[in-house]
Formats: sequence, C-alpha cells, structure tokens
Amino acid sequence: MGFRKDFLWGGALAANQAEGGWQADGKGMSVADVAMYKPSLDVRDYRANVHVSEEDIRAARKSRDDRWYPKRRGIDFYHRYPEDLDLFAGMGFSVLRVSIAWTRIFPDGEEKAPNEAGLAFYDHLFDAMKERGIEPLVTLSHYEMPLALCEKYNGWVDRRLVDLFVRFSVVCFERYKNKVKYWLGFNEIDSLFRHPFISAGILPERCGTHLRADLMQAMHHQLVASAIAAGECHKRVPGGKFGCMLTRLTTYPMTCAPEDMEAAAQANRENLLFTDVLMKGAYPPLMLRKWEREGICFHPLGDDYRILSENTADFLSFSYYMSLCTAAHPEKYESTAGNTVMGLKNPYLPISEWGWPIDPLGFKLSLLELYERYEKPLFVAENGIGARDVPDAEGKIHDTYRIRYLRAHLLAMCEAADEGADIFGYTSWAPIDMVSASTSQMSKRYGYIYVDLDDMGEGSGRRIVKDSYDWYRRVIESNGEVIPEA
Ligand code: BGP
Repeated sequence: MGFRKDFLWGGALAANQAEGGWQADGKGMSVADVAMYKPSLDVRDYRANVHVSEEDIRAARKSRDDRWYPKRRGIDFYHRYPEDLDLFAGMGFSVLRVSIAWTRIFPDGEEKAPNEAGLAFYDHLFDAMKERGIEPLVTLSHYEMPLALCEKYNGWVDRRLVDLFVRFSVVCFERYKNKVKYWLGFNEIDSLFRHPFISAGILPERCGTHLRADLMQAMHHQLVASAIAAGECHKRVPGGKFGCMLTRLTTYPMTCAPEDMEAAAQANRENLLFTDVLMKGAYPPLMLRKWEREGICFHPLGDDYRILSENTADFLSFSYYMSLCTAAHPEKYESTAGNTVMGLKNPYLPISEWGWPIDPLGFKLSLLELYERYEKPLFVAENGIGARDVPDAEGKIHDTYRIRYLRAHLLAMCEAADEGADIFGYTSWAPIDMVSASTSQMSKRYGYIYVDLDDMGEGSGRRIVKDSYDWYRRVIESNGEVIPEA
C-alpha cells in the first residue's frame, strides 16, 4: 500500500543550528547564542554539555566570539539559503521544516513592535521555498528563545511568557498566513525537564529547592501557550494546521519482570503526558494523581483547563532517533546515551558512535502506538543518525551507514502506514550538516549534504553531496515505493 499519494517528503532544520547571522539585521541574543562547544566533555554526557550558569551568560553577553559559540555561526544558512534550497529541491523535497528565530522578530522578547528586517528575512525564505515547490513546516520555538526573557523572568517559570509567546505567534500567523499552512508550537515540548535552559530559559541555580515545582509550572505555561497559539492559528491562518511536537523516547522494560514493566510503563506515561494534554485537551488523570500523591503540582489560572480542552492540536509530530530500556533497579545494568537522555543499554540493539541505540522496529512501534493513542494524523518531524562523515581522497562521502539507518527506518514507517497509521509527512534530521543541539559539534553530522566546516568553524563552508543525497532523491521520486539498499 505504501505512503499516501500526497505524502510530504523533506528535511528539518532549526534556525539556531543552521542560520548563523546571530546579530544580523537587529536580531537579539537567544539562549542558543550562549551554548559553548566543550571538547573536553564526554559527548554522551548531555547534561554537562548543555549546562549553562549565570556566569556563562555574563561571559556570553561580553563575547563577540563565534568560534566557541558555534550556534552563532551555524552553517550561514541566513545568507546561503538560496543555494541550500536548490540542493533540497534537487532531492525533490515537497516540505522543509524550519523554525522562526523568536529573536529576529522580537530581539529581547518584549519590544513594542516587531523587527521588520527579521520579518522580511522569513518572507524571502518562504518565497524562495515556494518558488521551488517546497512547503514550509514552521516551528515557532526551537530552543532559541530570547536570552533577555531568561535574565528578566527566569524564562517560562513566569506566566508572562505565555502572553509574550502568543504575541510572537500571532505576529507570525498574520505575516505569513498566506505562505505557511503547517505550524508547530514548541520543539520537543517534553524536553524542559531534561534541559530547562535550552527549552525554557530557566536557570536551575535560580530555582534552588523549588526547582521541580518551577519546572512543573513552566511545563503548564508552555502547554497553555501552545493551546492558545493553536486557537490563534485556526482563527487567523486560512486552512492552517497546528501540530504539537514530542521527543518520542520509546522505553522498553529491561526484563519481563513485572517491576521492570511497571518502570517502563511509567517512563512512557511521563513522556506521553505532553501530547496527551495537547492532543486530548486535558491532563491525564494518572499523572494528576501521581503529582497529588507527591504533593507537587502546577497552579492553573481560571481559564486554563477550558483553553486546553478547546484548542487541541490538529496533528502530532515527533522526533524519533532511538529507544531505551529502563528497570526497577537500573543500577544493575549498563547505561547508554540517547537524545538528551540517559537510559539502559538494550543488549539486542547496536548503538551509534554517540551511544544512541539504533532501533527501526521501535520506530514502527512508536508510530502505531501514537496513532492508536490519538487517532489523529502523524508527521515524523525528525529522524536520522549523527556520524563522523569523512570525505575520501576524491572528496566523496560514502555514508553507507546513514543509508542503512534511514532505509531501515523508512521501511518501518512504511509498515506502520500499511498497518493503518495515518502518516502524512517525514522530514529527516537533517537535510544538511548543522551544529548539534546537545554538543554544539559540527562533527556530529546528519545531513545528505556535507558542509566543509569543523567544530571550530574552520573550513570553506562548501556544500558537498554525500552518497545518501541521490539515495534519498530516488526514495522521494518513487514516493517511498523504492527504498534502495545501500
Ligand atoms: C533533537 C532536536 C534537534 C536536533 C536533534 C539531534 O532533539 O530537536 O534540534 O539537534 O535532536 O540532536 P543533536 O543535534 O544533539 O545530535
């Protein structure tokens, strides 16, 4: 049966990992402009890699450097996007996921009027995509919120962020309502507990002993903000579709011991609570009860529950890279890294160089489980493998491992579609090499297109297509009927 005839094929970018131009045309500093490359750290220790302190912010504010702050330079997509869009069109993309950098529109998040130069940049980008037959899928918040909102309010702990985000969203809906149909609120809306600064502009050192309560409150604020934005999108964007976006951290029990099953069930419940709220319009009762028993919860304002129930998302998008295991007694087992998460190593699965387990069947299970749970259309917003791609003597990049990874995952996705999951699009992470979100490396490459830059930003910046480029072109050309071997 294969994929729907109108299936959208493409790739996903994030402004803070690709654009560069960190101070161009009035842009303000974002939380991503504070992220440093830390080569002395273990790349699997994501907490250390993403950790930011008050002192780090003060140093970043004073520095104009972009060698040690790779997200300030990205791959210069800000200036090179026409060339990159040509390359994406060369693969036959029908969709490209991008994010709008909040700080290009409201540099410090609270300006009276939006920054026209920032708005104009995305007008040009969306026009250039349309010229190439590429549909935008736009993320409003992809780990790049205004740094000033962290400094002034400690980010999303403060309820005022809801209105500031909604104001930013409404400006985008009104400006681009005739160019963008598909919208996402927050990238990986479940992630603020794993990296509060990147996802929500929260400095744990400011929270002290009430960190968990503050994170819960910030979670509630982001969920309400996402729901309000969904409502505004439906009001203002003709035919607009608003989706939520989850890190699907599919978790298996380490053994068939019932207590391991209990641990896995709870891990999956805590991952899916975010999409339960945004897709079903209410907090899951089991989680509310858990928080009540733990004596911790968020404090909703009067209308919040009505807002959540009346503004559910139209579709569910998610990132899937890997699966993990958990157990009642995790200390008994070997652990491994995942996408900004640690888990137990599955003895039946290989792992990537960054320790992420490779589990295509888990991708199929996740697709079927999400469709069964919500019975709404699904969009795969991120899937791919980070690897050290090295050009050979002729300058070619034989990324056979990436073709193998992607082929296995696309076959799994096709099986899920055949078994009834309504999947309407797939954007690889990533169409082109970019700066890694967790480690700020360039050397953790995901693209079908190699970018000649190293971790310190040295290099020509030249784009070189890898073996996987033509492979993906053939997949798209056949609408997934042909998924060639490596
Ligand atoms: C996801 C992010 C993406 C991307 C991806 C790969 O969590 O949404 O922005 O970065 O992870 O992770 P990394 O770049 O850390 O290897």
